[in-house]
Amino acid sequence: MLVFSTSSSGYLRHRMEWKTLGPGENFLDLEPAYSELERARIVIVPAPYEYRTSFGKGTRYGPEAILAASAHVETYDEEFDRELCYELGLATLAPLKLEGLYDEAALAALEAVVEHLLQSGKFVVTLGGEHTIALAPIRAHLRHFPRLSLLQLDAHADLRHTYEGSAYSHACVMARVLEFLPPERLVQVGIRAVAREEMEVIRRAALRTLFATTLRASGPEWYTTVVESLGQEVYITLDVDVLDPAQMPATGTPEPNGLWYHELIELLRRIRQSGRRILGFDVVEFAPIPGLHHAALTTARLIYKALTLALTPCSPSSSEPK
Ligand SMILES: [Mn+2]
Repeated sequence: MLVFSTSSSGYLRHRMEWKTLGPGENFLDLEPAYSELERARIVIVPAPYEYRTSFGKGTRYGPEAILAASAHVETYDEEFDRELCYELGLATLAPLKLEGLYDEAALAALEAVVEHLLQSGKFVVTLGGEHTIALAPIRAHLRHFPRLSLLQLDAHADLRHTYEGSAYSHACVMARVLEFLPPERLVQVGIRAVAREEMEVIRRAALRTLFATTLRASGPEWYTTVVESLGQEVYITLDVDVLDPAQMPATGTPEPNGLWYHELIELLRRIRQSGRRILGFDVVEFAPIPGLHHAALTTARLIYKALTLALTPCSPSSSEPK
């Protein structure tokens, strides 16, 4: 167990004790030599927060199901001939205990953890939980990388000012983000269910929102459109409902006409090829369906592939696949 005392930044107001998970429990089922927090470049932070889900429930069980499925993900990546987890080390924190913490209190608890990890030079992946929880890693990353662009992969715009009486609903998370992020730095992709109120925000703020219908109508140029809308530094908030329900049924509010897995990966590949840097990401809204193994495995695989793409530098002179 690693014990962190109060940091100089003041973000850790309490003495915190973080446990990491060992083999059999951690992401990819890694031996301690590759999953110790101190040596790992990558840290998975399970944040099973669920308080205000509105339709299908179960995101609180998401991290656990993703970790269990990840034991069956191949650690070798044939595209890059790498085994990232052994080269860089990958630690998984024990799921954060967020019971009894709601809204800003839950966000503050997670933000303190992410803040500390970023200060230690880690690449952080947060596993939700409902989308609201992504506010914490987004804020922490923006503090560390003040110029970052935010790529939101989602079926929903999440731009309602409030929803069901709360400003902290998963349906409002991007409205909260726009209270501290300049609107031109938000790029939304895959959106296909919006309220009139949200459409007004999109128009008024001239948001870079790529609707699924537009994406389908535009052919493969959409990748370029998205990549060129992003700055050089990118944080990704990935709501698994961006994927088509045929591939990703295990989410609270599945919507038809979603992205396919290979399209999502191709977008990340294009971001890498453009020389832009992916600085961190979160994966939220996965709500496991018992017995439906493919959805959990798809999510685990997506995370590992995204890590490989984010952490394999793209150098023009290299012989790596372009
Ligand atoms: Mn969302």
